[in-house]
Amino acid sequence: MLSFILAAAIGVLQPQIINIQDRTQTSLDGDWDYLVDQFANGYLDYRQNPMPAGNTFFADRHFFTDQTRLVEYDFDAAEKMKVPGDWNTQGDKFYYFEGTIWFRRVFEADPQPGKRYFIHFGAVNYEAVAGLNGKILGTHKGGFTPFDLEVTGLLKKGSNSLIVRVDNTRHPDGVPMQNFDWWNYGGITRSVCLVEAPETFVRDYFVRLSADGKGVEGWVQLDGASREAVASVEIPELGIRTETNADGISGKATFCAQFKKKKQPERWSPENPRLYEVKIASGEDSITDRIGFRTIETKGCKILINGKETFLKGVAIHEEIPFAPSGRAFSEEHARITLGLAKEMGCNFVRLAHYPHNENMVRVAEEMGIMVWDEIPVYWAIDWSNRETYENAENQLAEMITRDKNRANVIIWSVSNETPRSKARLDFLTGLIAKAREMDPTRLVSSAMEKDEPEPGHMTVKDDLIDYVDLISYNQYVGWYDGDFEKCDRVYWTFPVEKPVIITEFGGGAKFGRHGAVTDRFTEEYQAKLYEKNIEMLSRIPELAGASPWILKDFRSPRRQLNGIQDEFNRKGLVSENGEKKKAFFIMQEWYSRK
Ligand code: GCB
Repeated sequence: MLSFILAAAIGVLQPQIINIQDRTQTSLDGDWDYLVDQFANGYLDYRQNPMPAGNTFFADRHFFTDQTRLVEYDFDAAEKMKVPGDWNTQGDKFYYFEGTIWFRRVFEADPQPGKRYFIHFGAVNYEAVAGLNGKILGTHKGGFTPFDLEVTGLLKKGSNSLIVRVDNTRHPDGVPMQNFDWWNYGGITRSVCLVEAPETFVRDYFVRLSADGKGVEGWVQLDGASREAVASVEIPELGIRTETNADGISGKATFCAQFKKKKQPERWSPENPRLYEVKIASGEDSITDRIGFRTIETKGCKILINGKETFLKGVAIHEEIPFAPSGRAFSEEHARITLGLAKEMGCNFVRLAHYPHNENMVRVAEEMGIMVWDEIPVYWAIDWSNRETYENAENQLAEMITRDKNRANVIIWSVSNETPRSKARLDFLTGLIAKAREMDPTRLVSSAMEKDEPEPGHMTVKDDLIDYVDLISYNQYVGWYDGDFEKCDRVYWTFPVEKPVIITEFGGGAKFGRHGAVTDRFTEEYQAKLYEKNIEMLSRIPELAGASPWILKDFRSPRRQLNGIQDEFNRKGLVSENGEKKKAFFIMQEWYSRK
């Protein structure tokens, strides 16, 4: 019975509100009160720990103002932590912490009649349950995508108490599951804000070049009672203004408009990352975005951007703060520094591994002319036959596409990384691919697959997934996990289908400043040689259309236990965690300068 009541109390998540940057909002970032709750004590946890309703931490009781009642917690007396921020780097005692921490933010509000209010979370890793003024608002799973919870009617004039239970425990049926090669940073890792919107507002939109390239097309999704209201899309610089009624049922208004002969848009490209101001409005609501127009397609083994063959000069990146003491990155400044390094290396492309990075990364990259591979954390083993796991993965994919679909630089949606082959896995991943194509027919869809060596020296990719994706994109570690770097000279690559080949990972480890013989692992010399040999090997692949070496910067990983060298860092970075460039950085830079 209790479980039934709780399930009913935890609301269903509402669809995401996009372009939060341009909304009327109040930031809730800053110092939040927190309580560590290793035994899930503060929660009505029906699975193991039913508690009297009044004692749940969501009630935000105060012991210190009324000591006649027994209450065994009080946020007023709690310590504080920064939001956004992972907890692992906010105090030594949290470095390895996995479990539940409760956060509280008290804030002032002045809700106006006729307005709706939402709490927007950029991301919380991994599971969040949020409550406002004692009422549970909803729950969200998945550590890297945004979500919004409506608080209209609950938000009070004056002081409000927002409480979030955050749990970063890894689960066998989670996405990702228990084993992965990065730090499981917990916490409210991205910004939080209170958003104000009119009764009926523009929740979502997709504005893109039309299929024939002669105009713009897309849709505007309204949320509210006026489901047949007029929605307008305006691009002043291109002299475009359309008005259409939403369909009256779903609240969606579709539009298309031709460019005028004399007002053709400049296409967005890495060389000319041109964006146009686009105004989307309906009734009282009006928001502005900056949107670029380009095409992306494949032709045989080529990738064409605006019809022009383009080699993806990439690098893979984890979402960690540049530079030490690392931690989960979140800010525009972090994005500028990290992407600046990629640019310095000569990149026009980044693989944002292995999960959706914060929106600053995507937007700053768009402005800098850097194309993006966007990915969800379907990584290594996943509970492929579990329906709930599938739904979780699909939801993370949908949230990523919803957030980033108006970004011209995002060219590839990736559904997985290095997943062991099986029938159940193929069903799972083809489901995700279909979902990505249904939500966005304009981009490429792929996956980081794995290589095969059917006979010594013959390298290929044998994966049924290859027929469903647009690219032969795969990770290979010849010279590191797979033989020494001389092996690069001895192998040749063939592929079963004609599609562009992208090496989504290659590389090897080196500790910055560690020098030695070229044959000694973890020296800068070995890593540099490995890069030289890999580049020679890759240059012999005629189908090669791009690469993203693993990885731009050393990153924390609990799997890397070689003391004195790794010290819990994956050392495959081209740059150390402190920003020092290793020899291999310059080898990549030289290669890209020739491409
Ligand atoms: C891989 C994984 C990546 C790891 C990398 C490594 O194949 O995709 O997440 O970090 O290898 O360093 O072993």
